[in-house]
Amino acid sequence: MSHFYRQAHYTISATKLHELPTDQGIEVAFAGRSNAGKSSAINTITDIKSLARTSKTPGRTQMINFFALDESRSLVDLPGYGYAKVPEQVKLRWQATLGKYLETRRALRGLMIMMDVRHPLKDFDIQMLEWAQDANLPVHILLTKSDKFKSGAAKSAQLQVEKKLREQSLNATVQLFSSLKRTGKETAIAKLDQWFFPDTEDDNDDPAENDND
Ligand SMILES: Nc1nc2c(ncn2[C@@H]2O[C@H](COP(=O)(O)OP(=O)(O)OP(=O)(O)O)[C@@H](O)[C@H]2O)c(=O)[nH]1
Ligand SMILES: [Mg+2]
Repeated sequence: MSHFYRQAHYTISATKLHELPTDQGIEVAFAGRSNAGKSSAINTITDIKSLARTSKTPGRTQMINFFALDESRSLVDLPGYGYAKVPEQVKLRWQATLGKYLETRRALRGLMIMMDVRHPLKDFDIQMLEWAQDANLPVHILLTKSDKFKSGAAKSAQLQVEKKLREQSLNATVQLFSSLKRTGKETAIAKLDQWFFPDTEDDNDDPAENDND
């Protein structure tokens, strides 16, 4: 349903949890280390070039930005974690906010975690995975910038990540993704569809479509 994501439009930004819009409908958040390619992935998935601001300077996204897809569904672009130049105090405060958001936000139905394919599963990525697991929140990992590797090396990086997740009993699905080459987009959208349209069957036996009288 890739056309659905083209409807995305910016609605609101928040810096603190109490500024978030009403906790209703369905949202899927995009998280990851600073510079991992979160905003780029949102732009690739929605096919809207400058929907979410991207930057060569890590730490570009400093607010929680909401992009509505329809009246009850939104994509949420989260500020990156782990940016070295942010003072420790600010980093810790943001990490606590993130943890609380994952734990308490009822509208949140899925978490996309972006990790640079060259540097996956850093400490705070693991922390995010653990929080999500504690909150029963499903996670899908996009190994971003896969264009930086030849396809064999990218695939083996993916297998490595899957192996480490198994070893640590962390549940998440994993795929390669490149905003530059626009690869992996359909797989990412299929996962978003599962979260945004949980009642829709894949096998197309919706009676409304069997229009035979
Ligand atoms: N080669 C390559 N570069 C990418 C890709 N995706 C993003 N980038 C680059 O990586 C940098 C960071 O991308 P962003 O999308 O702004 O990353 P972010 O995770 O939103 O960063 P913050 O908001 O700062 O946390 C930019 O220079 C992008 O052009 C990709 O698929 N391939
Ligand atoms: Mg960003």
